Amino acid sequence: MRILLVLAMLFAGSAAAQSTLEAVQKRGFVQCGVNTGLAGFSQPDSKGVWRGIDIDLCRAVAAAVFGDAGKVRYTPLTAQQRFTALQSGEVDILARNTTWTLSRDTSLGLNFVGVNYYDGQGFMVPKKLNVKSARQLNGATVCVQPGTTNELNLADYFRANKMTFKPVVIEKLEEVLNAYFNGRCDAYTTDQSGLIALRASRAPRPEDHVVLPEIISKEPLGPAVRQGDDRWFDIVKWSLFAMLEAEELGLDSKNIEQHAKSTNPTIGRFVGTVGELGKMLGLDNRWAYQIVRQVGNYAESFDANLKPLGFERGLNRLWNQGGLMYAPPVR
Ligand SMILES: N[C@@H](CCC(=O)N[C@@H](CS)C(=O)NCC(=O)O)C(=O)O
Repeated sequence: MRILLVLAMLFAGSAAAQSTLEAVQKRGFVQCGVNTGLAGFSQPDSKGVWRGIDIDLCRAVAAAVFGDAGKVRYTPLTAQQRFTALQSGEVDILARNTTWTLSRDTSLGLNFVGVNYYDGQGFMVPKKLNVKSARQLNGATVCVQPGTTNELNLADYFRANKMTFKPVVIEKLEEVLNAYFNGRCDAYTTDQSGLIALRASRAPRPEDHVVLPEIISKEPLGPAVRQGDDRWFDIVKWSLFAMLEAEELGLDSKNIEQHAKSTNPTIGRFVGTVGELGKMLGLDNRWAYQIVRQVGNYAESFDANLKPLGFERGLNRLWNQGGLMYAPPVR
């Protein structure tokens, strides 16, 4: 009995000592699991600097925790590696165009903090096939990556439409793209964002490929953390919300310094001159100010990373502009 009690106390003690925030603070940087290279979401630029909206989420958390968006290191992960990396503690956050689904949220020991890009799955085909609709893909060979929602959606779509297909399942992005671009598959399927980004950044001739109009699934993409650490869950969740709230309040990286002197109480709370919101998260009260100053608001991140690739805001507009992006009150 006593041994059990001691063990229980040890366990509780070590769990407390290993809170993610404390571990991150002690280490001096956030370890972020990201895509191996998806333009607009997470990809090193020509100087080796990681860029993308998932990267910005990681940087936002570092800005909130350390007051320094640069205190992040990145672990590139394939679709199949990503959940194990989070479960094992290899990364503190998974920010890798990952779809929030019930089964992932419950059975993988992780929690999604929200959505940083609302997406849906589609198909890309070579223009020369003259295919205009996914309904014409009966009997097609389709390239897809394993460990993705895309695999199951693909099977569901063909079954629902009483069509057959031959999957070509390849884990590495580089290799699945080679297979598609070399004509081993009639179509490539993944999230629309992936199709747009990969056509723009990886196709030998982007104009030779068309993205078909059908969207066959809901793919709300968002960051996830391990289950069981509510403090860290809150920090990552509110870092994402802070970027959305800043856009709604008209605060951006260029004007926030000016607004920091504002007498408007909503802005005062946001920048940390009024109240103790940062403290409630276990952070400095200027946490959100630092996010916006160093990383920017959601629109700035979208415009810098996704717009140049031809993305429209669409569903990812703010709620008061016809979109789904909504942050609960920062108060
Ligand atoms: N959102 C889907 C798909 C995510 C996914 O892995 N997509 C592919 C195609 S865009 C990808 O990012 N591959 C990059 C890689 O494997 O590094 C999911 O969560 O399962």
